[in-house]
Amino acid sequence: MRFYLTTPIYYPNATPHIGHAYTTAIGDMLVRYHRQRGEETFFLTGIDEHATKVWRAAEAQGLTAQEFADRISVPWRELPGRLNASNDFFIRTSDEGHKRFVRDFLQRMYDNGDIYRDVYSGLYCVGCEEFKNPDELTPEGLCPIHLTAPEQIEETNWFFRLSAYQDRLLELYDSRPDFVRPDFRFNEARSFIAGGLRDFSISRAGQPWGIPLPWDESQVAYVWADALVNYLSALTYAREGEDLRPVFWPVVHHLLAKDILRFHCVFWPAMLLSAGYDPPEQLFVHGWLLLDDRKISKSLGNAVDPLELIDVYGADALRYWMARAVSFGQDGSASIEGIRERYESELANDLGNLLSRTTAMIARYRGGKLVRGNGDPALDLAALGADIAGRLDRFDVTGALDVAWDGVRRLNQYVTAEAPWQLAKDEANAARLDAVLYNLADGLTALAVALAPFLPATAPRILDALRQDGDLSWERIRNGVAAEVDGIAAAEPLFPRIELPTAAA
Ligand code: ME8
Repeated sequence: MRFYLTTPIYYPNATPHIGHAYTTAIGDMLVRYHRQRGEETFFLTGIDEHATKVWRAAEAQGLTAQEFADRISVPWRELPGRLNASNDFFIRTSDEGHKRFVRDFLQRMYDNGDIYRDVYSGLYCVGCEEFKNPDELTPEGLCPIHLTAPEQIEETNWFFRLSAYQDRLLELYDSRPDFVRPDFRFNEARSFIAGGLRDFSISRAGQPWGIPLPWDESQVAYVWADALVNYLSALTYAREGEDLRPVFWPVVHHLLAKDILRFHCVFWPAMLLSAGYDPPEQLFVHGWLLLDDRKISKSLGNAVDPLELIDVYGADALRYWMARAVSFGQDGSASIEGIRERYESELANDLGNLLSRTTAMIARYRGGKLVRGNGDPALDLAALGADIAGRLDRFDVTGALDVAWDGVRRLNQYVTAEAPWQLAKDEANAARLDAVLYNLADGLTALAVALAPFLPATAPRILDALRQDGDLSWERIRNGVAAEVDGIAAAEPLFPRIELPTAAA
């Protein structure tokens, strides 16, 4: 079994905001889960440098586009690691390996007779890096996403015969009902195709920043015709001397937000067919994380720096909030203050205190020794693991974490109901006390494995505090997984109190 997951490659015209961190963090949860299932995984993220807006941002600072991209790539490259994301490669579209591959890819489309020269006259939104039809604008003539007026351009450039792919795309959609998820996004993409496809320009004249077309070096590839190809190009040079295409193509899952659905669900599969490649296995289109009901973006003035939040709360708390604050897949409004609330009441209280109490009681009542008791388990852990797995297989990240957290809460109810501190008062209850303490440690061990995709730094700390094996294999989510051990001491708080006010406030 193999699982290759991509995030969009982000525009580095400014530093990352939490919207970008969102897709990368959630993607990492999915990849970690598949890795825990023993699958061979590859996780790709990176930046999309050849955008007009990057070129303009460089000009505004008096830098060449490449100098600007090199500088701004630093915080972008830092982001996945700071989020505890386990990407296998970080692609920059200015990488030589990418540029070479894009030229070859576009040449294949050209050789296939799918590219022709024409005049483009119309509107272009630099925020979207997209040609716009007048009927896509607000009544005032603005881009509905960026609320800015698109620019009028007229250029002779190269067009891709997308219209010729309408039937093949419809066949693809009709033969693979889970090609795009969730369903309503599938329907949106399919009806766009069924409504008739217009050819689109794949090159830009008059912009020196980009990848020159192999058959016409006076033009550069349109930023989307360059960027989408990253999902394939990376496989050819991410590991030196290896071509990973036979391993990971087409078992690829693309993760993206709804604003770039057409490029991914319509243009990209057609480009692949034209160049002689299989379309991806699946695309998952999520909604927008809204702050105060608005999309997060620098131009709207509500960008929040994810690195600052990580400095205050740690990556696991930020990941936890992202997975839980809004239902993954849907649009949802969240407030940054929610991180603090969830940190205190859920991470520190529900989970952190459960571990502290469990380890403290084992240390105090049993001298740190965990003995296997034979009482009824507190939870059916294998069923819990299967439920979480089923949800993660369907990209229901929020539902999966809800189920795992329900397990945490049920263990808390179990402690309250069993009251081990009462049992400890009477030696006659010794066997019962052993069983309860074991069930708590056992439940926490299995839950640590189940929570590892979401809380990758915290899970090993739980296992370590309980002196359990650090193996995160998914099948360890079952009753009786905890080994009999000695030397358990009262654990340090997993999520210590934070005295600082929120950095984002
Ligand atoms: O579109 N909520 O780059 P981009 C959820 N370079 N996700 C969000 C978000 C939000 N508020 N804001 C950003 C591009 N994202 C192109 C992609 S791919 C070949 C080229 C995430 O910098 C989400 O994944 O505008 C969205 O699709 C992506 O960032 C857009 O990043």
